[in-house]
Amino acid sequence: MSLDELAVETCSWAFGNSGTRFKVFAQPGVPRDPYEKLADAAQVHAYTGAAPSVALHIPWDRVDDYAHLARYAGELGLRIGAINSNTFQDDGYRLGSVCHPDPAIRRQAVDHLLECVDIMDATGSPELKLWFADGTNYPGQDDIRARQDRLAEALAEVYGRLGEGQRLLLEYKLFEPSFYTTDVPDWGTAYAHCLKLGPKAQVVVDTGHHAPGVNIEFIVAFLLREGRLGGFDFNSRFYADDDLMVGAADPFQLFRILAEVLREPSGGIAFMLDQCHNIEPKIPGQIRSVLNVQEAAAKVLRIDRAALSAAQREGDVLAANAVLMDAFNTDVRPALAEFRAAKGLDPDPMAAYARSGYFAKICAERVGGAQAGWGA
Ligand code: PSV
Ligand code: MN
Repeated sequence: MSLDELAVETCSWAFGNSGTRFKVFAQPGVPRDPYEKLADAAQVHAYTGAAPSVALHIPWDRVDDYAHLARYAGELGLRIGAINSNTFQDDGYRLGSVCHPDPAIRRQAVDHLLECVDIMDATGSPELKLWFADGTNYPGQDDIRARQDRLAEALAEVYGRLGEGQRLLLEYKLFEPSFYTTDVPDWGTAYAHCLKLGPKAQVVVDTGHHAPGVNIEFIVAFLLREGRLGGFDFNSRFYADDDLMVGAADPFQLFRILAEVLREPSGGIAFMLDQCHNIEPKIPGQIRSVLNVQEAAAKVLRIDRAALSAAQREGDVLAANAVLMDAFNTDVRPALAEFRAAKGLDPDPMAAYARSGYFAKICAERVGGAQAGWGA
């Protein structure tokens, strides 16, 4: 794969206000509707040339006419990426959604997921991304096995509704908001459900959703080998699911993960930024994130695979490690600047955006109305 083919999907919620459960800090110029979010996402693509699609989150991005929204995306040079479902913000979901003990709540949750597939049809989105907040907080609270049965039943119904060229991506997360059991806590659980469902079901790996010390590149290698790596939610974490900018906390981990992913043509793997920008400005936060992925990918593409294989075959541990480290330690920034210039882009996307005056424009224009925010 070449750098030209690397596409990183931005997420609509990155452009709205966000924060922690302690405080959401509002920022000026923040979008008030999905159309304004797309306009901001188009800026990220305009300056990086590498962010051509935008993930939506339903209901945060609900509109009356999804085909119209998709056409607007097209006018901006974008397309609609994964549709992220939300089965965690209704009052009914206190004890779960698709795994809830009450069949009426499960019905509500599945209906929402089916609505998301309708939105895929209307927008041309190829992926339904499912993450469930389901789980329990106390031993004995619910039947762990029965919850798996309910999950399987819900997934099967949604899977059956998928059309040609549509995929279901199942995301796992170790904990939160549940703290005792989580119904899809790890890649093994997600993989087992996907296997039962069929080939259109694949696993999403979100960098932030693991216990400290988990070797994510191993998970990626395993799922790729099985043809079940459907997508990646990029972000960084220092402790838990922090959703900070990808490559900020541990650029070496990002490099190691991409070293596995980019071994073969990465077609079919959705690279998405799943991040919120709580204290940093949003559009530059997304631009920087795309650049971080590009930089790590450029290093990975410098791995001398032939030398690596030879060292591995010979059992030369130090030589093999040196091949990887040589690539990681290469300063690819000058080459990336040339790469951008050759594509007619500014070699320094961060500076070009800062100079553009777009931020001042949206601050002046987006006055009144309700700012979009995580959870709204
Ligand atoms: C859950 O933590 C998650 O990572 C899922 O990808 C959601 O779609 C996203 O965050 C926003 O809630
Ligand atoms: Mn995610």
